[in-house]
Amino acid sequence: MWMRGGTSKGGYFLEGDLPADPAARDRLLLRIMGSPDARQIDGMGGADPLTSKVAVVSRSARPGIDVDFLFLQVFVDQAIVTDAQNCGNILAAVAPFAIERGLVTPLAGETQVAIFMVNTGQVANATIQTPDGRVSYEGDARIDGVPGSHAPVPLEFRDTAGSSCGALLPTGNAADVIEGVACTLIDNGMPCIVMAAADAGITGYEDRETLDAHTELKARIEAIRLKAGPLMNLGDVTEKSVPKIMLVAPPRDGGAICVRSFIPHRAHASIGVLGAVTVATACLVDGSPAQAAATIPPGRRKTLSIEHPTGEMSCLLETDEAGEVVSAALLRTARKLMDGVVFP
Ligand code: NQM
Repeated sequence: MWMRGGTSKGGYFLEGDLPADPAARDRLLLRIMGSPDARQIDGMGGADPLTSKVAVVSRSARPGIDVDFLFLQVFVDQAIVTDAQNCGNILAAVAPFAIERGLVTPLAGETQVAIFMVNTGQVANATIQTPDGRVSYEGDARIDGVPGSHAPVPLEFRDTAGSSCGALLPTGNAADVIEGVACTLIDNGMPCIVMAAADAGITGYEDRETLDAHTELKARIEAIRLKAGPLMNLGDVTEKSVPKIMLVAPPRDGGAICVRSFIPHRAHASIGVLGAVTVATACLVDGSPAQAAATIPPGRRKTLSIEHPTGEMSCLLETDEAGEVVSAALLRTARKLMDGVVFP
């Protein structure tokens, strides 16, 4: 099934329909997407990392969990399929897909689905509109980066700190200086390098096309990323899609912070879900370049509006007495686009 999840889209597969051997599975997925090729002309991919994504879903054997979800990023112009990251946007359509395929029995009204994110071993909860016991994709919810309105898909995450790096701040520091730039190396669901846009030589308010054309900037942040990878317990990240780069600037539209992200070699058209959760969390870290740029609302439960190139994404963060983030909630939407047979 081809689905849009949040501001991304991709192929959703039942685990049992794909080869069990990961190498054979990855070869098949490269073929299905048409990679490696900058245009993905011979496959289903949309010539953009945001449309070259795969969800592998199965019924879960874990207590209290409905389905297991493995996310795979299929690189566009390299023969790489990686499971080294989560994807909160693709996650948004996992529960509708699971209901459509009969893995989860819908209730009348709404259906809550507990999803185990296999990539990092954490749980997300999604609430799906199921009037008359069927998935409804229609509704009034709007998210920036997607035209029109759709049924709301609220997502909730708990305990995502250190998902891939072992700790929220894998170096133990609020900021580390890499290649002369102060960076917060942080993982609250997505490994990220957060730095002031001004320190990277941009304003932080550029559009995606300008950022993607900025080869000097891209070389500079890639040099930082390659050094940060081992410091973040990620090893050599040359062929990995993490860590992501988050270039932050003061908000301009009443939000908490303004972000331009690289994922990691292309600029994001908006921002990733767990990327947004992680950069929002960085805003609460004393001494982080994100905190220096941010306007932070008071209270233990706070909504941080993350401004991005095509609007904003609101993250509802809940903190404990010590100010640590314990949960994050966001609104996404999803849509079923096509159900059929793909010819590899
Ligand atoms: O951070 C793109 C996306 C993402 C990831 C990427 C995402 C997340 O927007 O949870 O959603 O960073 O590769 O699909």
